[in-house]
Amino acid sequence: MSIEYTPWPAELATQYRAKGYWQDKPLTTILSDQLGNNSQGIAVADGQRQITYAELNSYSDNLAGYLQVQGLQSGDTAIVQLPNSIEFYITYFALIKLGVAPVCALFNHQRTELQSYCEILQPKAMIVSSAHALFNDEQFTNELFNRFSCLSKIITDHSKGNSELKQGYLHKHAFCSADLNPEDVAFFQLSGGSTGTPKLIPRTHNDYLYSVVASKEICELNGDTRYLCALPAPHNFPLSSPGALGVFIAGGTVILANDPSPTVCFPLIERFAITHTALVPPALQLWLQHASASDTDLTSLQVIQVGGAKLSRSVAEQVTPVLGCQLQQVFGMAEGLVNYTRYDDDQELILTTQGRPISDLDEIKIVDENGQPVPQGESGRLMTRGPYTFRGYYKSPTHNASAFDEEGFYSSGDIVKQLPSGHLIVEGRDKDQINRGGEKIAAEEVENHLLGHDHIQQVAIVSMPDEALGEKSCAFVVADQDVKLTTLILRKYLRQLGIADYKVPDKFKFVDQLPLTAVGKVNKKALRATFEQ
Ligand code: OOB
Repeated sequence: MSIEYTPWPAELATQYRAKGYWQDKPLTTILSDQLGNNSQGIAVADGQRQITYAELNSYSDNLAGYLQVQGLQSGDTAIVQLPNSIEFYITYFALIKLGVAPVCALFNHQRTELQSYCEILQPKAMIVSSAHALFNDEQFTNELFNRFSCLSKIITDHSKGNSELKQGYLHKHAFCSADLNPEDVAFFQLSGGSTGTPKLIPRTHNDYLYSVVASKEICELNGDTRYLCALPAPHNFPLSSPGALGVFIAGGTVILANDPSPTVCFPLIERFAITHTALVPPALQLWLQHASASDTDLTSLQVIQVGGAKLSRSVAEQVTPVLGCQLQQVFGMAEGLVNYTRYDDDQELILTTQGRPISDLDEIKIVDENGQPVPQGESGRLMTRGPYTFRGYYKSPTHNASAFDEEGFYSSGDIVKQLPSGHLIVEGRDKDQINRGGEKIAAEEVENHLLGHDHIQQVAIVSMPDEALGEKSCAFVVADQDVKLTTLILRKYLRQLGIADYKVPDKFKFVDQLPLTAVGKVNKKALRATFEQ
């Protein structure tokens, strides 16, 4: 049984195939293509260990075989939560080989995020790490087994010593390869989200492979590429833009870092002669500050990609003088569309735009509030469809009805303008989301958690400007009059519920009432305006 998703209309699919963009090959060809000449090339290194392409292939085969014995089969789903580690890619490929579609949670996700992924996906298995506090003991896994009868297996990787995951991939387990249909869902990406519950994005073999192959070409990766993956490995940017998968297609090496701080990354750059990396703007700022005082040799760096949130021109200008490498701006989304500045673009475009789409078949419409196209060069809402932009969130018919227009264009919620060259400039946002230095927070999701508190009547979460992160989050709270709620109490409340740390509001403001718009909705614009002096 295939996993359900909203397919592309047949005439567009025909076009994507005719151009050779959809190759009707499964994502597993990324690995199998390296097994000829490059099987002894190093695929992934993490500072302590490294594995070759042959090992990545045989380890993921072993794990697939092991999971098969546990009863997993094509059409099933799974949840993976692993830190940036060799095991992440072994697990990713093992599941893809099996035809089991995983959602890969971020390592900083907590109880409520994992539970809601379980609710939507009804996974048969989870592969997690005891390095995460939730999986330190068996309490949470027992809770999950009790609550989700679909779950038959939770495999925990223990960072030290022998773990079931390591047993699974290090030992030979016969794997009876699955018949993969490239039109099927290969895995799910996580949406940054703007709604009360997290949304999952089905990505098919065909669409994802095309986005990675084309990205690898644009970014000119080759067998000598040594890519530092310092952002969370499952995120679309370091996975596919061109990310680790692009590096594997090129036959290069991915070097993993636990976080993007210069203290962690600079020594790795020197030791592995890193050529490419991907950063969010706040991390880039730290690199720039640190570089002048550091005597680490960074001369191997060729390209730093920056994306996930808006990069200011003043910071962009410092990249080449301070870090001695080329800047590439990347504006992408887990839902599909990715834009890159090209290496041979004018300097002005590289410094001031967020790039242009990967594909000549990416269609862009920029529209006003009524869905009507704005005149060329003016700003409006970004709508897009194309060979690697999804057609619907998983099992979300109501939300899909408003997230897409009648022509199947996806509304990204970004306010952009487009130059005649096709380059996009991101000018703002029209979605109920906070972009905290690249980490996305769906305001409604956190508001709903807070509304669950006995003494909160109303709450609205909005962004406030922040020097380092670009934006932070502020919760305006209307509480019962007779109780004294404090920031501390509410932080503790959210942490006890178990939500990712970055979603806990940076600031709480206790107010008597929330401003309303003419139609009686909370006026978030007015709340945001309180931060402007
Ligand atoms: C990337 O993906 P997501 O899904 O975490 O977030 C997508 C949203 C975009 O809709 C936009 O609001 C914002 O993040 N964004 C940017 C940006 N890149 C992403 N806003 C301004 N400037 C940029 N350069 O963030 C993502 C996925 C693939 C590649 C790169 C980033």
